[in-house]
Amino acid sequence: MRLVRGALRAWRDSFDCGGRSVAMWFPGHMAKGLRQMKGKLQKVDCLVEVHDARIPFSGRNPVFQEALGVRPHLLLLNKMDLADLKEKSRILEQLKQEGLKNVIFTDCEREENIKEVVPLITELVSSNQRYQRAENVEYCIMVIGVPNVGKSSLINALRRLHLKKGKASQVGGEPGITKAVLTKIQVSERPVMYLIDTPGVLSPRIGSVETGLKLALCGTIRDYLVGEDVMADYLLYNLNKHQLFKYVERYGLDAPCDDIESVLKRVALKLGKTRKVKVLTGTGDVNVIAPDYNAAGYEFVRTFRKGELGKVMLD
Ligand SMILES: Nc1nc2c(ncn2[C@@H]2O[C@H](COP(=O)(O)OP(=O)(O)OP(=O)(O)O)[C@@H](O)[C@H]2O)c(=O)[nH]1
Ligand SMILES: [Mg+2]
Repeated sequence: MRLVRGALRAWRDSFDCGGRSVAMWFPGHMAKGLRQMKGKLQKVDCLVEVHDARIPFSGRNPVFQEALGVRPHLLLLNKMDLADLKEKSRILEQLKQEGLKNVIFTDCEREENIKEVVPLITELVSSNQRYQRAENVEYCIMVIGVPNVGKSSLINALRRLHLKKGKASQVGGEPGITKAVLTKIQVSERPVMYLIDTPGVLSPRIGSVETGLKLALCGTIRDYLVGEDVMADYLLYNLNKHQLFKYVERYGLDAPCDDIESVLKRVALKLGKTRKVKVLTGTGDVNVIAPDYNAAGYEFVRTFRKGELGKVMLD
């Protein structure tokens, strides 16, 4: 019998979090942001929640539902360009069972499905019994979500699309760019619609270490809260589980491998992330080249976040 290379390999089918815990991250600007959001709520017709399409079920903040939940609610699963959406209908069905009927997958960078947003909001608001709206009234929408999922990018994409206008809200690759509830920003002329950008707010308690790891891989919580080493290992576990083996060729490995230390060693050598280390021997000091595992782990995760190791579904 011919054995296919790699077919005999056993991938981990669950991830051992090894008794770790996730450090809490609920900085002052999040608590303050949530207070400011509640303060503005009275004028808000609809909530648009933005979340990462790679984790449609994990890490959404339950506090939003409790604190802000009375308005019509649209969920945008953004960064669809980075997500494996083969099982899109299962995801939509499961979300529906959780009470979320209005869901759109979006890509704010390439404006994928962005044109569906304003018409759906308009429909949701006008069909809502709460509002006895006169014609030609302005729409005021609050954009909410955990950090770094693309809330500010959504506002900029809508302005580009409908108003041909430039950036109004600052965007950045790290969580915590928007720090205060901003004034309303116009995104559409017909109907006249304003969006309020808000700071990303995490749940004060992250449910499990694995949820923390997913959030961290997607860049929504700071890396140090879970640790780069375990993030890199969790990434490797996911890549193998989903048979995403682009990393093998990229880093010059012979075959897929489930051992993070061996993989990071290759990453370090390939990218020159090495350090000179002095070793004391019986005959004197010698300098040896040692892989910088931390730097390699960081590179591995960063490459994944750019989508260069393949599209994933972490839930
Ligand atoms: N690949 C990809 N990247 C995106 C998309 N939308 C936004 N980004 C990037 O994600 C990062 C975060 O975007 P922001 O718009 O600043 O996110 P935010 O939710 O406002 O973040 P905070 O203000 O920190 O809460 C930026 O680097 C964006 O360029 C998308 O659809 N696809
Ligand atoms: Mg922002």
